[in-house]
Amino acid sequence: MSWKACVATSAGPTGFGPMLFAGRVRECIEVSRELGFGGVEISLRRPDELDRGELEALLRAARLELAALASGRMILEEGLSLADIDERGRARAVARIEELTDYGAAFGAPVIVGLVRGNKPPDGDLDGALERFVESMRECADHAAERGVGIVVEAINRYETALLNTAAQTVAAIERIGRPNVAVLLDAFHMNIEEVDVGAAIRATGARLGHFHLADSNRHAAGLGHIDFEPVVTALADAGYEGWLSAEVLPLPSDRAAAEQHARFTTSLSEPSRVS
Ligand code: LER
Ligand code: MN
Repeated sequence: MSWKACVATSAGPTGFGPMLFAGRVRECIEVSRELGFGGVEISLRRPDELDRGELEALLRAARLELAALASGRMILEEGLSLADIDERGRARAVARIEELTDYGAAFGAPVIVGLVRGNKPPDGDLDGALERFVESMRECADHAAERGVGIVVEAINRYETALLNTAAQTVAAIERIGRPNVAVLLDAFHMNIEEVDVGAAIRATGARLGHFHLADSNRHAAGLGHIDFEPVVTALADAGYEGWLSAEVLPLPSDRAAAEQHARFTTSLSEPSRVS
């Protein structure tokens, strides 16, 4: 198994809870280096929030990669949505994702499309919203392809969005988008709510799985809740997944303790007993 471990942080302070060292990227990189992670996932609302040259220097010094750039804060904090019923709003969301893509491309990192996909529209027409999302994604994916990077679309539980809750819905959406540089992001926390069989859903996603958020049932670091990770890990191996196991988790009992638990858990995966 050749998974790489990282934690998810935020370039700026945020009301979005499951981030470690939010607004403290420098500290997050330092702790990640110390704990032996391979990279860091960063939630970026806009490119000027974090100087790219400075990030390059910090990552180079710590010998870490940029695992992915998350985009959820642009809807949570600015209301930008890829399924916006207002054409100018939709265009603004596409343009911002493209700006993040340009930023990520310097590191070879994909952009994560999570909540920025949008939610139930004012006219209640979910099919219409999905159609606008698919159109937006084609524009974003073509822009990303020109820069040699990808985009990953996350399945998110029903209490956060009405669009794309399960792995199967997300796979169907990326097939409809029809661009080879668009993959699926699965998050164990959301899967624990939405999937009938988490292992089967991972296996069915198969080669379309591009990124994985590792969090437990309570959104603490894996091992601190009640998800049975043995079938999850087995399914990731069966799916041939070789990407990141990124801890998008609450900073509980503290940022550092959560990061240490993620390090312990991911290290245990390469040991004979596998899951601790
Ligand atoms: C983001 O990765 C996520 O999991 C959602 O809960 C919010 O964007
Ligand atoms: Mn997630």
